[in-house]
Amino acid sequence: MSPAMRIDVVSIFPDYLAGLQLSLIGKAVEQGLIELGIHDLREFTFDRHRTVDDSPYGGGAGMVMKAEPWALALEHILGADAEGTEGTGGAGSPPRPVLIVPSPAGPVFDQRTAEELAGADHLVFACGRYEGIDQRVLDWAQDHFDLRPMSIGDYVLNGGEVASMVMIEAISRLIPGVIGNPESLTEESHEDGLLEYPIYTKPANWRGHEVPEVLLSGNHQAIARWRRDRRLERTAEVRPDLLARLGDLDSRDRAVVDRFESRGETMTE
Ligand code: 6GU
Repeated sequence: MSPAMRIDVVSIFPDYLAGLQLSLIGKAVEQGLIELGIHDLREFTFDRHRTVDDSPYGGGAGMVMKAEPWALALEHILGADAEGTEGTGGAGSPPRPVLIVPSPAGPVFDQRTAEELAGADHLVFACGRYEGIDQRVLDWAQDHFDLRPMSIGDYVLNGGEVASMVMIEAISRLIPGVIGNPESLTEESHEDGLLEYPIYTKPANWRGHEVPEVLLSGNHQAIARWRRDRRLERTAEVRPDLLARLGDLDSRDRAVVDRFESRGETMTE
């Protein structure tokens, strides 16, 4: 078995991350597939008020997270790493941990990013609040981590906690063994750049609505073709940007998309 992936999360709201102990990820932690560490940033402050923020130099609205608590928290995590590799005997230095800093100013996290990060040994999530973290910590962190600012989409959240949970869920379900049936990973939206086909279960007639007949036919080739057509149509309808990224479709696929697109035109004319 491959060694567990280590995931550390630093936040001033560690309780927010408690949800990670539930469900599939919680099970993966119990099974030792993931080692999860949740750290309270305030544990790395030493004043009476456990201060983590201050006003921005240069003025402006909001508060900025102070550098020192973050550096101490990240050093604590790096220190635990170093302990783990003591005495392993010079097989070269281990890869640097990936430091993911959730921020609406980062590149957008997508399924490809999830796949890439699922191969890492150690992910660290630095959940900022307020207007963000003092830039000098991020500059300093470049010497110790593979620094990855990441947005989860074009909207603004109050802090990085929910964004981190989104990314952790998307990444950890790709770690071998976390999902019981790995086939379900290859048959889902975004896996190959297309959205998923519609799905149905019993009864075959529900309140007068029939299941598409081909799905009851037992003709696996016809079913596969029907499903691909629905994926192409659905993607052309709601995510034409994804279709454009796919590059050249074969002529059969192209015909389905063209038919869909010309139907749309005649409807709006
Ligand atoms: Cl990753 N963080 C925050 N605070 N806001 C966001 C985001 C991340 N992604 C989109 N909005």
